[in-house]
Amino acid sequence: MKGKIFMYEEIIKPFLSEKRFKHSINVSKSAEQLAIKYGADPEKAKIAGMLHDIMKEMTPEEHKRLARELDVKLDEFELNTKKLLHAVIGSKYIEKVLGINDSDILNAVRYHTTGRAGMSVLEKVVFVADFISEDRDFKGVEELRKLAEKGLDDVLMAGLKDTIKMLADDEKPIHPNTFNAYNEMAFKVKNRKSKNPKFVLNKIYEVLDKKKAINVNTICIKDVSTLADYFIFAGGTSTTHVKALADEVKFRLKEEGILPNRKEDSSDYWILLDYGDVIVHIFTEETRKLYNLEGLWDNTRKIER
Ligand code: DGI
Ligand code: FE
Ligand code: FE
Repeated sequence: MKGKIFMYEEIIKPFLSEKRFKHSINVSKSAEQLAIKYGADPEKAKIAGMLHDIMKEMTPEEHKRLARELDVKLDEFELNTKKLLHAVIGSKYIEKVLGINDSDILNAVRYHTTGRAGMSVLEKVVFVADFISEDRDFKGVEELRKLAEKGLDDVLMAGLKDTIKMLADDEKPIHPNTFNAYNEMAFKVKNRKSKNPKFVLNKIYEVLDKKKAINVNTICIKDVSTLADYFIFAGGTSTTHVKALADEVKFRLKEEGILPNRKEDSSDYWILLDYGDVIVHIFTEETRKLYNLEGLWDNTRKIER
């Protein structure tokens, strides 16, 4: 296998400038490391990384010729977007000329620029390795490298987001595969966040603190109630303050893709927001004292944050 990667290194050399050649070696290395970390085949990752940009430096004429000779089917976008051709043609080239028949490697090369929905771990690994390889020095690359330590989907999402932002800023067309990959991740991230009560709790604290809520208390009722895991109680100085607190909580959580469960049953004096595992009560201090909800619960249930 060692010999094989050396062979591929020799194969790409004549196609590439010194800089692009080094990039390919770096991507191969990062892809191998990511594959080990995230459970893709490291040998396949090395090969896909080495070969991913093999067709990057062909002229548009050469791309056209190769597309014809290799019978590459290009979609509308690919036909009109120079930057996308090298991935599609590269994948066909390594299949038909180099005889690589592993579909995971072929797809990792094929989708390394746009991504797509339903990417395999190997595809993600190569996509991400291309972003964070040693030779990359764009603004924010360090952030991406840190994210790559945390989670493959996290760094993939960040990469897709950057790509979409950059292309939109330049008013360039964006391939549907890029959006499909992004949307898939967006739903995943949303579900993950909203299913994590600690994430929701912390977001709510952040808002309540910023807007100067009075006495923010949380009790944990996980083991005694199926209603929720946590109740948060917070006070406002007036009905206006109560409304402002509730509006801001709703607004900030919505930004995270998290919406309250049902239309809340609320008054000017007492607003209830139901986030599933976390239920928030915001009242004026008078109302809070009057109903003394917190008093119903044993003090040991109170949680520190
Ligand atoms: O080949 P590399 O430079 O190593 O990296 P790459 O294959 O990811 O290509 C990055 C370039 O491709 C970058 O200039 C942005 C562009 N690109 C990526 N996705 C799209 C795209 N351009 C268009 N127009 N549409 C896309 O969906
Ligand atoms: Fe590329
Ligand atoms: Fe690349």
